[in-house]
Amino acid sequence: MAFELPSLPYDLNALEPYGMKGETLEYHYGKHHKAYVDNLNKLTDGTELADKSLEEVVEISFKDSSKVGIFNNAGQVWNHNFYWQSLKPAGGGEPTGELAAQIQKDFGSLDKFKEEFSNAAATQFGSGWAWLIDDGGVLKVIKTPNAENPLAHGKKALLTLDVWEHAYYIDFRNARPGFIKNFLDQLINWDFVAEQYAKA
Ligand code: MN3
Repeated sequence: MAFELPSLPYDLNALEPYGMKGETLEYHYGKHHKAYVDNLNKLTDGTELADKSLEEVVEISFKDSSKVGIFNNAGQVWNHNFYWQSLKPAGGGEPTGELAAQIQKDFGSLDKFKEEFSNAAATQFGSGWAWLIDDGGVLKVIKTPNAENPLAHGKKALLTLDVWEHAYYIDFRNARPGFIKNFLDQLINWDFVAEQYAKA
């Protein structure tokens, strides 16, 4: 099969001390994310998309209304691949170096960035994602519904947070704001954000 479920960059239980139970990852990664990969393989098997990269499938299917089912699964696979890397055990803290300076420049302060990101994550109605993106050299916070992502719009993603209920229901029940605050305080992987920022 062309598309694979990547390994998690940490153990299933590694985020437990930081507010995300192994049970959350067991379901969110092991069942939800895996189902998107399985569906994408079913939908592209034997088609010209089966040999494309995941990024290419996202871009091609987003522009073709006859491929919305493929986009919904390809987008979700890409988003979740990106999401797991946006987290790490004992994350949080502050960015450093050029990334920190760029956040200061574009948002005014790290706290202002956090406020804007939290607001986007809290106000995405229903299912979707909050993102930090690099839009031609300017950092911006955006939110997207369902499987949509910056890649589909030709933008560079730096960070994402999944705000679907399945992302937080086991840990925070219906309290999305608590989940968002915990992400920023204890889980956000600034090293990963800096790596994305440094990419051309
Ligand atoms: Mn999800």
